[in-house]
Amino acid sequence: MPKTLRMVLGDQLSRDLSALRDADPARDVIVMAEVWDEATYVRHHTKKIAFIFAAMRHFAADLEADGFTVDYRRLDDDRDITSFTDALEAAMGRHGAERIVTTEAAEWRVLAMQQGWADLFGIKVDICGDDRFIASHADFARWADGRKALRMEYFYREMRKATGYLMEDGEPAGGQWNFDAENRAPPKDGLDFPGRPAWTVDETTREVLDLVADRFGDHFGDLEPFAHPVTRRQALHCLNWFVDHALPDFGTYQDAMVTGEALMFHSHLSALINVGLLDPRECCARAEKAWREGAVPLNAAEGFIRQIIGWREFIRGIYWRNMPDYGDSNALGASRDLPDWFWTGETHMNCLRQAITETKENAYAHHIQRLMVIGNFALLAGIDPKQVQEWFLIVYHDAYEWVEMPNVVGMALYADNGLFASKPYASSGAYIDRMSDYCGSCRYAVRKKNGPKACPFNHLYWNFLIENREMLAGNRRMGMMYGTLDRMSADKIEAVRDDSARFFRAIDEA
Ligand code: FAD
Ligand code: DLZ
Ligand code: SF4
Repeated sequence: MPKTLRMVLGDQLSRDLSALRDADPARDVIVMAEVWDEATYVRHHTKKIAFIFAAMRHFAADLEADGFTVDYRRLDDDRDITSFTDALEAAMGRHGAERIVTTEAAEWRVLAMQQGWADLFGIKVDICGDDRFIASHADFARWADGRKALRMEYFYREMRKATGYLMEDGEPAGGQWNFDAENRAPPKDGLDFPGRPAWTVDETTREVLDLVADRFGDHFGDLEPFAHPVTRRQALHCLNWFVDHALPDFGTYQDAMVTGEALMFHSHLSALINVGLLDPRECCARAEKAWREGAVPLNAAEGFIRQIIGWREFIRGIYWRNMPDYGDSNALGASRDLPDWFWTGETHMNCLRQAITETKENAYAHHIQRLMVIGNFALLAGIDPKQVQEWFLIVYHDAYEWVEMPNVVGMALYADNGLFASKPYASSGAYIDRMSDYCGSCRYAVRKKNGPKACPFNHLYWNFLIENREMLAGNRRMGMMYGTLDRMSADKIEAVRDDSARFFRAIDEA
């Protein structure tokens, strides 16, 4: 008898997925596939591929245990199947189908594929909305339409009201929407970071690791040790662990960076949320409950909830509102090639060495490393935004275009001319020195402004302002910095230009 095929993508591993909600185990077939095209459209970090394949295999096994038929294609089952469309066609050949049901892909590229299936296969295709996101496309459009400036803070307030998180009698708990001012403490000596849950590799994951080593061994990043959670049960354990052990200090030290401490008090939940093993609402509800029970301070709970119902939802709204051209944005005309050491971490700039080495090892760096070290460098050095986007999409285990692209294009590089950032996140070495312990072990001197020993961020910062004067000088929030630049002596400006030119000539050896 013809069946309904339900196609589940690698970042749709949620039992409550819209495409699975009315699934009938007796009649429907769930289709999942590890496909070459998805694993190679950029050369993803080996840990990222292993995480996705292992999570997919465990999810399929859970569905089968609950009585569903899952047509699961492993990467090497049939080498002629290289795309989602191939996999679906093969499944239709095996099972017959009167209807395909799927949840809209998170990425433009894949949604376009889904939208082609009805014509291609000549059958009914239902593409359900992805209501794992709290704001629908229509909700975001209603909020954004007609606004001159799109600012996360105002979107976030609407999301607080809509969800009711941390609201009391219609007002924000604690009388303030945002406690960010309390969340900028530099690291102090003797900070004690809690040890993390780690997972032993089971047989399913071992098979995936062997496959990834064999087929993607030449991709960036260290595959092992691999201690990632890959099941719903493990993901829930991580959420509970985070709330109990790290959330209390999450807010205060959110922007701090410490050598050898990749995770600090961060949640490390982004990859789990992005593939669907955790629901953003349950993460927020858990954090709110801990605050209401007095286990975590308000600045921590509010900071965490803001990242999820604020930044995460806002970033997704920006992506869909501006695709398909958003990735071509290059308002500052940046065109320099990515230095080779982005792939090795072998640079004398210790902050970049730390952040890139950790990225290579863990497929993870926390937000301030991504924004104020790596992103800041790419901005100041004028690296081609396309190359920066590709790098960020490759190297992080939580990277999907919908979330990577606006964070890179809009937040880190200002390549969209301030669509949602009121000014570029550009800073000199002083910021990194204040917020980290990196500078003490660096070959460059953070307090030196010029000369070969000077911290490159120091002269690159002023060089960036000089080079982008036309685009940035009119920005009111940049007025003070341009005022300082205008008071600089001609000699000082020449030294900045010379230092930066020398740096760029030898950027691969920096
Ligand atoms: P925490 O610091 O514990 O934050 C809690 C949660 O808030 C995260 O798990 C995440 O779900 C959410 N969140 C926080 N900030 C953002 C944000 N700016 N955008 C979206 N969600 C956010 N995040 C990704 O999920 N995928 C990416 O590819 C990605 N690329 C980034 C690239 C750049 C240049 C920058 C500046 C940020 C990027 N981020 C990305 C956002 C953020 O850095 C990561 O979500 C965060 O570091 C993940 O670590 P965590 O789970 O420990 O987060
Ligand atoms: C990122 C990724 C990778 C590496 N491999 C697969 C895969 O083999 N099968 C799959 O279903 N999904 C994979 N993904 C996620 C997709 O590339 C894509 O990012 C999402 O489905 C978002 O649209
Ligand atoms: Fe980075 Fe400059 Fe500090 Fe070195 S001195 S770690 S380059 S900020």
